[in-house]
Amino acid sequence: MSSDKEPVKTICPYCGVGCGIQVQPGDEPGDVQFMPWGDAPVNEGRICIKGGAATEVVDHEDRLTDPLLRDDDGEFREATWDEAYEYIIDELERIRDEYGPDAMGFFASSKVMNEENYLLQKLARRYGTNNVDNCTRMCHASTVWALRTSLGAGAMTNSMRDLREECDLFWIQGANPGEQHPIANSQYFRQAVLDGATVIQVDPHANKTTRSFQIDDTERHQHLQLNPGTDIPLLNIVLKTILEHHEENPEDGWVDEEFIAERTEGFDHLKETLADFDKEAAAEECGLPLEEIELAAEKYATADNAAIFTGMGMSQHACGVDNVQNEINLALITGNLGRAGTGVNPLRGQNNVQGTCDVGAMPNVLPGYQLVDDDEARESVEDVWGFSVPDEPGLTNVEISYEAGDSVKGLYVMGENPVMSEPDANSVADRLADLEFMVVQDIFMTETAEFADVILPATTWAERGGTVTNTDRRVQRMRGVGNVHENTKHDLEIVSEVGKRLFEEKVFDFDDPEVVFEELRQVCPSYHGMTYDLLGEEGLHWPCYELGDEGDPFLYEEEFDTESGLGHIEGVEHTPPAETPDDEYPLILTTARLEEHYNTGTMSTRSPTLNRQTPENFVDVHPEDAERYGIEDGEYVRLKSRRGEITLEAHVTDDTKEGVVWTTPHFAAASANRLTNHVLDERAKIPEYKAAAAEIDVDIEPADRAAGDD
Ligand SMILES: Nc1nc2c(c(=O)[nH]1)N[C@H]1C(S)=C(S)[C@@H](COP(=O)(O)OP(=O)(O)OC[C@H]3O[C@@H](n4cnc5c(=O)[nH]c(N)nc54)[C@H](O)[C@@H]3O)O[C@H]1N2
Ligand SMILES: Nc1nc2c(c(=O)[nH]1)N[C@H]1C(S)=C(S)[C@@H](COP(=O)(O)OP(=O)(O)OC[C@H]3O[C@@H](n4cnc5c(=O)[nH]c(N)nc54)[C@H](O)[C@@H]3O)O[C@H]1N2
Ligand code: SF4
Ligand SMILES: [Mo]
Repeated sequence: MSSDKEPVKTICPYCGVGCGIQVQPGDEPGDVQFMPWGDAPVNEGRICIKGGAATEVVDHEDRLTDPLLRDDDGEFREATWDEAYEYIIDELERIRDEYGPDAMGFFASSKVMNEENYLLQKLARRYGTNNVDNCTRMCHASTVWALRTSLGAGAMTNSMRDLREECDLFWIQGANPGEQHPIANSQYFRQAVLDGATVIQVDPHANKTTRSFQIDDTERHQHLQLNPGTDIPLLNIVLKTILEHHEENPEDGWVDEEFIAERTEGFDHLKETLADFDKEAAAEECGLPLEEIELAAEKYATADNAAIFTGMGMSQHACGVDNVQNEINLALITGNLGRAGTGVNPLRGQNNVQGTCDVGAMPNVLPGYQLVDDDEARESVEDVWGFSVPDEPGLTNVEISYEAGDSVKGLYVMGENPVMSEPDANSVADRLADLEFMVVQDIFMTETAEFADVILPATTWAERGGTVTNTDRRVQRMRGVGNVHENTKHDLEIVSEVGKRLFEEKVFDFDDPEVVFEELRQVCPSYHGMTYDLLGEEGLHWPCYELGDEGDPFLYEEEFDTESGLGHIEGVEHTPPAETPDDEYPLILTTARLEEHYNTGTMSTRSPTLNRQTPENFVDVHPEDAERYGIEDGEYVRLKSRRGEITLEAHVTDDTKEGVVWTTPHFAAASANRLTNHVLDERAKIPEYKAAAAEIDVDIEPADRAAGDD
């Protein structure tokens, strides 16, 4: 492709690492090619397989190109934008008149820009409801809850750069950065490990993170392959081991007494919780030798700077908040917070999940995490917006889906695919079918859009500009090369047009993301010191309260951002997963991701490069289990839970643990969420994707093998 057009500098649309890439436009609108961006701030030109393949789906033949309306006979037909908008406005008005504003739900998208999500949550609130949420609910909602409550901010405490430079021990629990955050892993963490840092990985499944750290000095690498859902007993063993050692050898300094005294509260509660805790019994529950866990505890406690990395294996449990609280406990009692190279670090998932939360697309908070039920905070936002906001938190996205057809009558989905991504997906599909009205705004026809009344074709990431916020709170600008398809529109334009037609013109009169960002700055304190000019090519880390603030690479140097300024320690007790194995369903099913695929697969399964290696779903089965069931490697089996069944290929491998089967959520034809359990963490409302009881059928009809789902 030769072109005299200039490439644009933008950000990779896949994961939250926030790598800079360039898009080279060609002579025709769909001609877009990836180019490295040599001095991009996060990745300095390096890229993983997804970043390099990102442009492959921009001009894919499956792109939605025109608005679609469902006809009386149930079929979709092409419509004009005007028709589509009028239909949406009529339905939004009807639903509000008939049932009140809380009968609508709004799903924002961690795949779109801050400005667009800001406008969508503003639209929901102007409509009169706080029923607005995004995929963080299924992702790090529990992490954010625990971090916010106990430390102050729902984000990584440290940044990739200070971790790379100062961290001596990487404690990676329920996260697989080798595949899900490849550039963070290869360019930052692995470099530190090559320089001598230790790695402890806590995960029931071996993966590329495990393999990427198979360094010469194996003493430095430990993989604790625990049973899914036993992270609390495991961390309680770690905590008790550290406390016991300190009691006898205070001079070793395993516990940081000064830090506990000056900067924390709740230490006694932790000690009480652990007083009668039986380490032997707990190790058995974890399925690990006690000494292995004790050795890991020693390594953590004796490292100069130890950092915890926490992912979906911790957050996606009914005890997700408690899981993360126990990691916070470990960091606080050892003084591993408020310094470079330490902390509790959730690697955020989607390219803009951090930003989508920052701009207030959640049912309980406004921009900048200001609580909707905090009168002063809410009023400060209302002053800028010029309308009032309901003062009660709304429903989460998983709750909205479960209320669909009951209290929720209508749904506006911008860039989410709940029929694939939410737990117990068969029921989700049934419920969405009961809605009176649903609009889906996406780049492809999704499993969710199949249930819509109106489908709006959005442009992709490569076609437009705006800002996104990466996992270490760096706000960066994206830049687009213009529309590939004439009749598609940017999410920003669509949402502001709906707002303008529904309400007062001026409240939604935006045609430029920078103007939206200027308003966002007024209501989001941690973004107040940022402008498009100041973001430049490097971006800025939040918090950035005033113009000229450089942002903080790590948080809480002096004090925590809690009301008392102290870090909150709180002992937690084990809650087993809601479903544990029994005679009927004797296996534990857990689900997680692959490097080359992405979430519900709408983009990655359409990308030739990404789809090449693994074009369909599979389930990892341990050799002992395979022998018991008589399963050959490569054979198709039926995987079942109390909620559904899928047919897929069995991989016999000791990557997984005996009794544990492991599969992925990426493929529609054998969708793991037909099996997962709709049970939520009480506080954060995150589903338990990481543990359900399951069974395998081996004798299946050959015809079922290709069919996938039942
Ligand atoms: N390639 C790729 N990258 C992605 C994504 C993708 O789909 N593909 N998605 C993005 C998104 S949205 C997110 S949120 C992040 C997620 O990134 P991660 O947090 O790494 O997510 P997962 O791979 O779902 O789960 C992490 C690990 O948890 C383990 N696990 C399962 N059950 C348990 C348990 O009970 N305890 C413990 N300790 N571990 C357990 C799994 O085996 C897995 O290795 O990745 C982002 N990056
Ligand atoms: N079993 C199981 N289920 C899981 C998980 C798990 O570990 N196990 N993980 C959970 C997690 S962490 C997450 S984050 C969720 C993800 O759940 P979802 O957010 O529902 O899944 P995605 O596939 O990321 O959906 C993003 C949608 O946005 C669309 N899109 C992309 N770009 C644009 C754009 O520019 N504009 C618009 N309007 N649309 C766009 C895509 O085509 C896609 O349909 O899944 C959850 N589900
Ligand atoms: S690490 Fe994440 S942001 Fe970087 S290139 Fe890969 S998918 Fe994109
Ligand atoms: Mo996620």
